[in-house]
Amino acid sequence: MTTLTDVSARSFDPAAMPTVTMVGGGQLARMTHQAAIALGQRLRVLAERPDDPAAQVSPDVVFGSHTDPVALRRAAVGSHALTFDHEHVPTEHLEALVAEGVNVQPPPSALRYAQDKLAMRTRLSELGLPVPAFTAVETAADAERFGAEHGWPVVLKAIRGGYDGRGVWMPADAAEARAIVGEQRARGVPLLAEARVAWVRELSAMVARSPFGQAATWPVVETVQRNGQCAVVLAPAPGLSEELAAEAETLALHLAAELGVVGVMAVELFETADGELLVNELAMRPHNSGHWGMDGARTGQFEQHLRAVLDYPLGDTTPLAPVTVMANILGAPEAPAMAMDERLHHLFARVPEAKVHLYGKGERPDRKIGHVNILGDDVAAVREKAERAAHWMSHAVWTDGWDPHE
Ligand code: AIR
Repeated sequence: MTTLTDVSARSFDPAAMPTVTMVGGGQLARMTHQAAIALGQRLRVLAERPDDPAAQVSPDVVFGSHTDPVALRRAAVGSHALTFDHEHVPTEHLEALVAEGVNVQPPPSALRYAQDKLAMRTRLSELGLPVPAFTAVETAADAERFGAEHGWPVVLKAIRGGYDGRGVWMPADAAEARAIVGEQRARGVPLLAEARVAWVRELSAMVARSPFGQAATWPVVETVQRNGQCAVVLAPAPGLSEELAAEAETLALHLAAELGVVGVMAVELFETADGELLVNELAMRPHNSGHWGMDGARTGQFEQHLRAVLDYPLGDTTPLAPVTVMANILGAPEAPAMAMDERLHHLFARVPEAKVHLYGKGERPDRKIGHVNILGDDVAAVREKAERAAHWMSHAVWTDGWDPHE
């Protein structure tokens, strides 16, 4: 007699396909899970809470903290690779996992350059790659000296742990710098100082690299920041010269190889008025500046990350339209009375071409709760539409005054 279990075991054996563990249960893990489904893989997540974006959708959740070695080990056991949705896992725990035979990708030896902003800047300078002037800040006097040398304001950054504008300060003078350094050092937060760069815009060069050494870039994009975090991404970066685009992609490829990155990496860049590129930050995980590729490239970053960490051949990254604009849905100051579901109905009625990705997150001011991708030909028109759609989703207000009930 054939039983149901026999049939399913014969038709598809999920145990023969890889399980990837992702540390962190946020939107990046949620969207990686979406890509894992298509590849026949399982994405196990180490999440803090059942309502974390990825824990809501994965049947394979280990609950615990990314700072707890026991939870990390539980999440790692039996998986083919362990990777990350954020960079906050203590390096020593990852080294312990590697010593136990866990396939940690990117390896801690590479990841440390995305975790430790001082180590990153030091290594990049050694490699001769362009970074803004910087120094370690042990005492307020270090910051004061740096400000006197490079001019105020300077940028103070927490060496570890900050993201989306958190852990960044811009003291206007020595007195402000003293206060910030005093406060942060009292909290045990090591700092660095960086010269403020007169940049004209921010770019991001995304690259994926596999253990085999295969690497692929996407077109360089422009990222538009508001309140210290990414709000809009224009792909490709409008008007970027071929030389600068090639320079940015080459830099990303070179860096990925030099640091031994496995998986995707975003290289956040400043473009200066005199046409120079400076590296601002590195992220060794799927990144907001790559969300456009979910709909706008033949292979998006989430699938590419899985291919890379499992050492599959990488996918074709060719864009599917001349322009893709990604606009983040950022929580409004006050969540609108209209339910998210109703907002989505109205959005689809008005902008049927909008590709919407919602993260299942609570609406808090400025929190990334989803994004909208729109493809097209004309960057200004596509951008207006994407931003209008995203604003509608977070505020239930059309920026062009349109009233759905009229
Ligand atoms: N994230 C990680 N580093 C930067 C970002 N944006 C993503 C990860 C993480 C989530 O944001 O997916 O889990 C945390 O979002 P929040 O809104 O809860 O702080």
